[in-house]
Order: sequence, then C-alpha cells, then structure tokens
Amino acid sequence: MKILLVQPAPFENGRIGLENAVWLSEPVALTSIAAMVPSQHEVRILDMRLEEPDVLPRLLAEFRPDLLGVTSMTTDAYQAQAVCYCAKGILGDSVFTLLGGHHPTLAPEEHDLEVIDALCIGEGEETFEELIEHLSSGRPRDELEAIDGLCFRKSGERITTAKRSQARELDQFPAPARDLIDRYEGCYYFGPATGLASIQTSRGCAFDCNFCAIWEFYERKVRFLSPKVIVDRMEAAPEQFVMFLDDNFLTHRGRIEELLDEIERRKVKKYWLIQGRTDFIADHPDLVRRMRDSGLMLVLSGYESNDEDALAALQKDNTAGNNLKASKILNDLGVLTMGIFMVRPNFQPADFQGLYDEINRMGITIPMVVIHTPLPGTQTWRAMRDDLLTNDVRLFDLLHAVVPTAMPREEFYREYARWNQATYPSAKRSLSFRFIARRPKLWWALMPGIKIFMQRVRLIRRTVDDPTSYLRDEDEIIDVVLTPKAKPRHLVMTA
Ligand code: B12
Ligand code: SF4
Repeated sequence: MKILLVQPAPFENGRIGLENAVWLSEPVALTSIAAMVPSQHEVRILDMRLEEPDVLPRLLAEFRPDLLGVTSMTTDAYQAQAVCYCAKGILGDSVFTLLGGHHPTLAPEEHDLEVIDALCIGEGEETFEELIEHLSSGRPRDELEAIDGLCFRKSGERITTAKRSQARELDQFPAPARDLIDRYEGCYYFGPATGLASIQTSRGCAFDCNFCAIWEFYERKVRFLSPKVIVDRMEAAPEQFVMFLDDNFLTHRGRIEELLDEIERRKVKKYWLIQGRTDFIADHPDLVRRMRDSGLMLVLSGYESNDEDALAALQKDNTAGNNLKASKILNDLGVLTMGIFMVRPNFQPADFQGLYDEINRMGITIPMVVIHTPLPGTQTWRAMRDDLLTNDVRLFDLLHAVVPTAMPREEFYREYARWNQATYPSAKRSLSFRFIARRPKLWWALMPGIKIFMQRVRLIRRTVDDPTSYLRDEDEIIDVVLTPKAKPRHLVMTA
C-alpha cells in the first residue's frame, strides 16, 4: 500500500497568523504514526508549511496513495479538509482519507464530510496500525467496527467505535520516523534556535485548567518516556537544539533528576527547550540551575494573568507570585523565557495596561499575549458555547475574540493590538548585557538564527500591530452590533 501523510499549512491569505513567526515544529504526530507502518508499505510525509501549494496535487497525481492521513488542530481544520477534497478530486474513491489530531478528536461532528472516510479519535499509533492491516488485507472499507478509536460512515450513518485505550507505555512505541522528514532538516525552529528537533517525552497533564483540553484528550493520565529513551533520541537527532514538546515537562523532581543524570553521564551537549509551569520553577530553583547547566535554553510557560482572581477562574492552580518568582529565577540563570498571557473579553483599558505593566516588570524574553478562547473540548467551551459569535475555526487561533467583548470591538482590538509595542521593555529588560554574558556559548550558537528571526517578527508585526487586521479577518464571519455587551445578531456558521 502507498501511504501519504500530510501536515496542512495554516490558512493565511493575508490574515493574521502568529504561529510560524516564533515556532515551527516538525510534524511529530505524523512521524509517530508513520513509525507504525510495516516495512512492506511505502510511506511519505508532506509538510505543506514548507512546500509550495501546488506540490500537493502534483504529488497526489504522481504518487497515487491508497491511504491519505492528515493531522489537524482546531485552527487547521479547514485546511485539513481541503487536503481531503483535493485528494478525492484527483484520486476519487481509490484513496481512503483519514483525519486525526486534536480537532477531529474533540469536535468529530465538524468533519462529517463525504471526502473524509474516517476520523482517528485520540492517540493514533495503534489505530493507524490496525487500519493499515485492515485495508491492506483487502477487507471492506466500511467494516471498521473492530478497530477502536475510529469514527466512520456506513450506509450514510456515522459509527464511532470503542474508545482507544491509552494503556501502552510510551517506551513501547517505536521512535518517530524522523527519516521521512529528512528533506526538511534545518527548516524547523523556535525563535532564533534554528535546526530544531522535537521530542515528546510525556503525554497528558495532571492539572485541569478549564481553557485547555490536554487533560481530557489524554483522559487525565500522564505517561512518560524513560530517561534512557529520551537521551537515545536526543543523541540520534543531528540538530543542536531540541524542543521537548510535553505540555508540562516540569512534573516531578525525580524524573527530571534521572534525565539530567543520563544527559550528564552520556555527555550530551545540546540546547533544549521545554514547556513548564511557573509554580514548579518557583519551588525548585536549584533543580532549574542544574537543568541550565545541562543545556536548558528556554522555558515556555502559560503565565496567563497578573490577577489572582483570573488565575483562579481559569482553574490554573497557580499564583501571580509564582509567575514573578519564576521569571526572576530564569532571568538570573540566563534561561530565556517565553510567556503566554491572556486578555479576557471583559477587559477594560486599565486591565490591558495592568497586564502589559506586569509583563514588563517580569522581563519576559518573548512575551505573547493571546485572547481567552473557548477551544472545543474544554470546560470553557462547554460553558460559553451559547455566547459564541461564530464557529469558524479560523478565528479560534487565540488572536480573535470569538465571544462578545465588554468594550466596543474596535476599541478592544486597539488595546489588544498594542501588546507587542507595549511589552517591548520586557524583552529589552530580559536581554540585558549581563543576561547574555552569562551564556556566551549559547548566544554564539543562536547567532545564525537571530537575523532571520527578527525578519520574521518584523514581517508579522505589520499585521499584528494593526488593530484593523483583526476586524478585517472577522469581516463576513462575525456580524455583531459593535457596542458594549453586544449580543450576536446571528451566528454565521461557515464550517
Ligand atoms: C508543536 C505544537 C504546535 C506547533 C505546530 C504543531 C504541528 N502540527 O506541527 C505550533 C507552534 C505551530 C503550534 C501552534 C498553535 N497551537 Co499548538 N501545539 C503543539 C504541541 C505542543 C505539540 C504537537 C505535537 O507534535 N504533539 C505530539 C503528537 C504525537 O501528538 P498529537 O499531535 O496529539 O498526535 C497524536 C494524536 O492526536 C493522533 N494524530 C494526530 N494527527 C493524526 C493524523 C492521523 C492521520 C492519525 C491516524 C492520527 C493522528 O496520533 C498522534 C500520535 O498518538 C501541542 C500539544 C500536544 N500535546 O500535542 C499543542 C496544541 C496542538 N496546540 C494548540 C494550540 C491551541 C495552538 C495555537 C492555536 C495556539 C497559539 N496561539 O500558539 C497555535 C495555532 C496555530 C495556527 N495554525 O494558527 C492546542 C490545540 C487544541 C486544539 N483544539 O486543536 C494544543 C493541543 C495545546 C494545548 N495545550 O491545548 N502548536
Ligand atoms: S494549560 Fe498547561 S497546566 Fe493547564 S491543563 Fe493545559 S497543559 Fe496542563
């Protein structure tokens, strides 16, 4: 069988889009499921973010896959569907189309389309393996009931099979098939760290923030790769920078110490980046110092808010005090910080200013301010679904207000769009001469990527700093009376 796996490109077309300015990560979902394909089949991966748009139809016509797999988070949903339309248009029913990832899992009803033969719900490895076995042995394409974790159509009816269990330990899955993305080597980056490998060292999260569906997606379980396997994968990657993709890498001290022992014992000299909570950093400054000494380069954290009540309302189980403490610890150690902060639809001008002031006080290297968004599958979404102004997934990128704002919309976006400018002192404060002088080797390694990173940021800022960009993106999608506390006149469903 011939199998094509596709990472769609985000929908840009002149719209705002932050994702590729700071972070372009390799498609680990696709390399992970590709690793499950038995060797008699031919599998290819296409990362459309790094290809010209006409490559997809040409490749479909030339390679003629029997099975097409596409990954999708919420913002990519239309683009992922477009890939399936393209495949069915060129290959008709000779190709079996399969969609997987966070959005199909959390909102399967939004993908009930003729051009999609099945959805993979939840973790993909075992489901994909069993589906390949089924299809390649010539069994009927609509008799998939025995495969857990699928949603498919049979005689016009949608069937969802039993839940895919997440019992398998992560060490039991094969290493992602990174050889299939060899031709993109050197193309992935985080900020100036160019030539970036990504490794997911754990799945799931023990917290239950109400704006995040990770803990629901992984059914409240957290599973870990063993330190030995993590370091095997670090060593196998030719890249100098490694991003640990875990939503919360900072889970418990023992695991991190074992990993550091392994990195130190095997003398792995790489710079690594993590996502982790500020409470852990605030509680373990000594451990963070040791991590820095073993190569920790950057910590990406959801700081979310400067307001204790807001943190409590988000069920973040963290404090503004921990945010401040963590940023100080990291700055003192010369570890770069990226902080995600949220503005809420009920914000008034003083709230925006208060948040920007707090970011500047902390000195976050790369601050990013997003808009509180009810993403499918989250508790917030369930609580706010009646307030939604639209279901158009292009606006669920955390850069648009998908519920009514307390301030008139134009004013809200005027205040929001100045976050970049207003938090400039934060980066400046973080990147002091003393900070850089603490880790000259790191800055030397980052040097080749700095110019191009600055160019990317400058380019994106033309739209992000312009408040009219947001309203333009909403044009013909959100139709509201632009007054405070406006209720939607009607909902526009373009899905
Ligand atoms: C790296 C990353 C990115 C990268 C790109 C990811 C990529 N595809 O290359 C970048 C930085 C660009 C990014 C951006 C954003 N991201 Co992001 N990102 C991640 C992160 C941290 C890791 C993704 C990953 O590689 N995971 C590892 C793989 C193995 O896991 P997986 O994707 O779930 O895949 C498994 C299954 O889902 C399934 N599967 C997935 N695809 C397929 C396909 C087939 C055919 C099959 C059979 C199975 C299958 O099988 C896989 C193996 O089990 C995740 C968190 C997470 N835990 O995944 C968030 C996450 C995906 N991002 C999220 C969000 C919200 C965003 C942003 C909107 C936020 C922002 N402003 O930054 C933007 C939107 C970008 C846009 N287009 O506008 C949310 C998505 C929620 C949702 N409802 O979709 C997540 C889940 C984080 C979270 N805490 O909620 N992101
Ligand atoms: S936001 Fe972070 S800490 Fe909260 S549930 Fe999601 S991954 Fe866990």
